[in-house]
Amino acid sequence: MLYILKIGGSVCTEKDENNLQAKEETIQRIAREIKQAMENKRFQLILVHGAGPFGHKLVTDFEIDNGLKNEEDFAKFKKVQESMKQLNGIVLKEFEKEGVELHPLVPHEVIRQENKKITSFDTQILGQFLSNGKIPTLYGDMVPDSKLKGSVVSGDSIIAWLSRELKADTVFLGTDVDGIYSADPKKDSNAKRFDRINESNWLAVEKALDEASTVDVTGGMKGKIEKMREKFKGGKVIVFDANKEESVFKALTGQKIGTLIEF
Ligand code: ATP
Ligand code: IP8
Repeated sequence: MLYILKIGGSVCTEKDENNLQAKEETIQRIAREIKQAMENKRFQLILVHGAGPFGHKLVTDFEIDNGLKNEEDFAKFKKVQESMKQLNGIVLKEFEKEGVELHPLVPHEVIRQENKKITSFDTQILGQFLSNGKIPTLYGDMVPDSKLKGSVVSGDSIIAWLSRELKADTVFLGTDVDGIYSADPKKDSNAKRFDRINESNWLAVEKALDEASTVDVTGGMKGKIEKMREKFKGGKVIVFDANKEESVFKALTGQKIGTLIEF
């Protein structure tokens, strides 16, 4: 059984405050919950984390979201990659403290894009890690792009690609809201949560999906769900609030949580 879990930037960093600061304690708690879940249930796991300000703030400030135009932009592109490697390093270290070993794959070494869309993804090493019982990890990054020279690949695009290619059983999207609502719950306190989403209510859901209100270049909840729908037809996706204690354990062990999407 293959699970893919995303820890959103709004979970592993101070995305709300737009600070380049990782939330170490939250990352450690998530590591503990993954460990507990793996002691309770057998599954293979790929862990992907988002960028928060380590990616979104830099790309926005550097104005390199629509392509690299000169040498200075290439230097900025490299800075974003370094910033994301730094965040990934923190994630690896905090997991290690809890006795969970992650095996990193550097997205800009294995992914190529054209016009912000993945065109190739070398998943060979990833497959080897999984078959050896290891947890491979990737993250949102900036990668070479055949049209734009360099572009952002979100953790969500990485997950959508992998879920289709590796035929994942379930994708868990851990973010800072406990599911998908009839409107962005951060903007509309009357928004109602969809407990289940499928073809019968998809039209209403599509209208409700919006971008993030934080600094974000990859489309917030709208971007996330549209990417999954495009690539993961027939798959199961759970959107939940990974900032809540026990949430990751509950999600991975099959307890009812968040919004369940069956496209
Ligand atoms: P990152 O992209 O940095 O990894 P993330 O994966 O945690 O972050 P975001 O891209 O910030 O997630 O998207 C989640 C945000 O989407 C929520 O904080 C919420 O404000 C917003 N959102 C927009 N529309 C909706 C909706 N209909 N239901 C729930 N959340 C919504
Ligand atoms: O946070 C974005 O990844 P995401 C990556 O998963 C960058 O959308 C570099 C902004």
